[in-house]
Amino acid sequence: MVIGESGSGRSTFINSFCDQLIVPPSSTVNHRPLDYDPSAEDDNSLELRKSLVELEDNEGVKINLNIIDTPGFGDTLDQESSFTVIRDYLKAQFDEVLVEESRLRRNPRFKDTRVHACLYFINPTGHGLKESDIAIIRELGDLVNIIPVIAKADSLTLQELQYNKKLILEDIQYHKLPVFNFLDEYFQLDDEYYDENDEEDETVELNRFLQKTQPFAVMGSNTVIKDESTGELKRVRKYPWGVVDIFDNEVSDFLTLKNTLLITHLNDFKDYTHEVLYENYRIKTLGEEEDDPEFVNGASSRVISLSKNAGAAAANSPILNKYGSERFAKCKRI
Ligand SMILES: Nc1nc2c(ncn2[C@@H]2O[C@H](COP(=O)(O)OP(=O)(O)OP(=O)(O)O)[C@@H](O)[C@H]2O)c(=O)[nH]1
Ligand SMILES: [Mg+2]
Repeated sequence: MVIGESGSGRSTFINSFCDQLIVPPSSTVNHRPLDYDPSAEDDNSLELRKSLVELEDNEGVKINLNIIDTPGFGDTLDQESSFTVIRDYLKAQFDEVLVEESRLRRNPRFKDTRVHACLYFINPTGHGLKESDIAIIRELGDLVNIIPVIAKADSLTLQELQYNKKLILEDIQYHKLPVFNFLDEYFQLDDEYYDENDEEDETVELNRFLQKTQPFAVMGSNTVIKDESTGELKRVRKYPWGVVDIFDNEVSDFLTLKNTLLITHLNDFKDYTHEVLYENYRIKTLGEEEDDPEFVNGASSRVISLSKNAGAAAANSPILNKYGSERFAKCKRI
């Protein structure tokens, strides 16, 4: 899931990530007629746009990825409503697993739709976090792994970027925000974590590096050019004074983030979601139900009705239906 204010570069990032046009960029700046009346639209409240992509790496290993874009996030004055839509969606996915787990006979075709990672786009203001950033991270951190990302990193000089990262990290620490922690105790409980063998040392080192790199600084682009000298195709941002390769590790953490999400930490995100976030949610939800007089014979009536509601909401969303279809992307850049 990618969350960020309107125009923060979410769609361009998603397209760059998949190396394909998955979501139309700049939905807020699309070509509207001159007599367009914004008040005639329902409202500019948040939508959840889902796209399923299949990425294939150089070795032919395929990953099915569900990407959820969040156009309209934070557009309304009432930020709470955006939080609630996202929270309800995340909870609904947990509820579906909860219901499935309590079934006598399991559905072999059950699809786990829990969100395993949420990239939270922070605008490159040169300051730390805004009140609204703090509020949303607080609001969602117990339901999803939040990975803070500085969007449009090219708007800052390298020095400013480092300073911006420092301020954001300080805010995260000061407010004790629940962002994903690569050095979390949970990962260290793993028996093999501290084994004396090289591979484990490497994992520890990588985790330290990633923790230090956070928030990941990224940029996105829909422009691909051919590098004249090498003949390679490059995704770049063009400026009057030259071009910047958005995957250049010197100026962006894009590739680091991509590899973390798809290769090195894919299972960590899934495990942490299931064993820590979902487990806490499960205990809390079932605990509440036992205190609930309507809770009969251990049957989780509230959970079932919750997930039914959520399912209906999803089915009625034209956007979800439209973008829920399968799209294939070959991603050779990993
Ligand atoms: N400088 C800079 N501009 C960017 C970057 N990524 C996207 N943009 C530009 O920012 C504008 C918005 O980008 P989108 O990807 O459409 O942003 P979005 O968050 O999806 O916007 P909405 O869907 O309209 O809320 C476009 O003009 C992009 O070209 C980036 O990394 N750096
Ligand atoms: Mg967009």
